Amino acid sequence: MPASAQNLRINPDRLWQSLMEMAEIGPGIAGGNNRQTLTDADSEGRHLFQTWCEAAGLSMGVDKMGTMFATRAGEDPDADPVYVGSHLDTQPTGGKYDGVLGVLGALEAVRTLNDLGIKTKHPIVVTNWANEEGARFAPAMLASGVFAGQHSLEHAYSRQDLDGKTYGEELERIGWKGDEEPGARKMAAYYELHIEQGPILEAEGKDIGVVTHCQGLWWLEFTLTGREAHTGSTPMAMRVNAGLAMARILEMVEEVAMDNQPNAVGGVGQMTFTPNSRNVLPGSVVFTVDIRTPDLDKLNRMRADIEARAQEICKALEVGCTIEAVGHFDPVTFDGDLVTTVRDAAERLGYSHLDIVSGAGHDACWAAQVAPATMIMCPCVNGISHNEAEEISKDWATAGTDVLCHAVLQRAQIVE
Ligand code: HGY
Ligand code: MN
Ligand code: MN
Repeated sequence: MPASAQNLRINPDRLWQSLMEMAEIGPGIAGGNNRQTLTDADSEGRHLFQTWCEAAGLSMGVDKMGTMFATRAGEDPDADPVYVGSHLDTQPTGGKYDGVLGVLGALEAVRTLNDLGIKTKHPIVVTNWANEEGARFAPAMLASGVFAGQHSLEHAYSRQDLDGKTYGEELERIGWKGDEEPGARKMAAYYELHIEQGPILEAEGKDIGVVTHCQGLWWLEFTLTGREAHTGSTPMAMRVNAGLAMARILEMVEEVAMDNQPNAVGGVGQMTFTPNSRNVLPGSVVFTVDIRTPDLDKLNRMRADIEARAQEICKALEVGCTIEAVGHFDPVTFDGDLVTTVRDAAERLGYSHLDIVSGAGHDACWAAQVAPATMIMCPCVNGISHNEAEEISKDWATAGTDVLCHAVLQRAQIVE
C-alpha cells in the first residue's frame, strides 16, 4: 500500500446517511426492515442503489437471477475484477444493517476512491446478490449459489414462497431479470463486509472480525402427515397427531445440538400447520430444521442422527414423515492471502481485531467456491440480528468500511 494511501479513510457521514436512506425503504413495524427479496420494496431499494452507483460513475450489469454488478473501471481492462458486496434483501422482521452494510460499505469505498482520484489496476465491482436471506424463497444465498454452479437456474426459478409464487415469476414481475449468465463473470477476489450477527466482537471489545472460516449448514424440510380429526371428540388413543410428532422432533433437535457442543446449533424458524384450524388436528405439518457447525463430520453426523430419530418418533405415532434437504453448504475456509490483507488493514488503521468463524451463512461462502474470498465483520449490539432491534454504531460501521476499503485496494493494486 503506497504511503499516499496509508491513512486513507472513508466518509463516515456519507456512509451512515446512505444506510439510513436505504432503511426508509421497506420499513418494518418496529424500527427495522421488511424488504424481502423480489417484493416491490426490494425493487425500490434496487433502484436507489442503481441511482447511487450511476452517480459514482459505475456501469451496472444484472444477471438472470437478478444479482446486480456495478463496475468501477480499472487501468488494466484485462485484469479480472475484485468483487465486493453483500445483499440488500432482508428478513420479514430484519434489521437495517444485515447485508446492507456490505453493499453500501462497498459503494462508500468506491466513492472514497473517486474522491481521492485513486486508480486501480483491477476493476472493482460492487455487488448486490439477490435472495441472500432465503426467507421467502429457500434456500438462503440462492443467487450466489446459482453463480457458483450449486443450483441450476431452472431449480432456482421454481422455488416457491408460502403463497405459491415462484422466484422466476416474481423476478419478471418486478422487472429485475437481467440477461447475464450467472457465473459467467470471473473474479480475481471477493470481499464481503457484514455485521457479526453474534455477541463475540462486542463482548471482546474488538472493532473488526477477521473472518477465517464459516460454519456449514443443512436445512432439512420435514413434511409430517397425520390424520385430520376433531380436537374435542377424537379420543386420545385414536389420534394420528402430526403436531405431537413435530413437538417431539423439535425437542430432539435441541438435544442433538446440545449433545454436540461446543460449536453446534440446531433449531426451527418456520412451520406450517394444515388446515391450521384451532379445533382440527393437523393433517400436515411442514417445518425446516436448521443445523450448523464448523466441523463437516459433525454436521453430517447430526443430520443422520436427527433423520433417524425423527423416523422413529413418527413411526411410534403412526405419522408419515418425509425429509428433503432444501439447503446446504459445507464449512468454508476463506482464502489465507485475502484474510491477511484484512488483518494487515486493521493493523495499519489501528483497529483492534479478532480472528472469527462466521456463525451465519453469507454469499461469500459460495463466492469462495469459484474465487479467493474472505469477509470482514463488525460488532452488533448485544449480538442481536434477524430482529428489528438489530443495531450497530457509526464507529463500528466506519471501522469495518475503512478496513474493507484498504483490503480491497491492496488486492486491486493502486496505479500511481
Ligand atoms: O441463514 C443465514 O445464515 C443467512 O442469514 N442467510
Ligand atoms: Mn446477511
Ligand atoms: Mn440475514
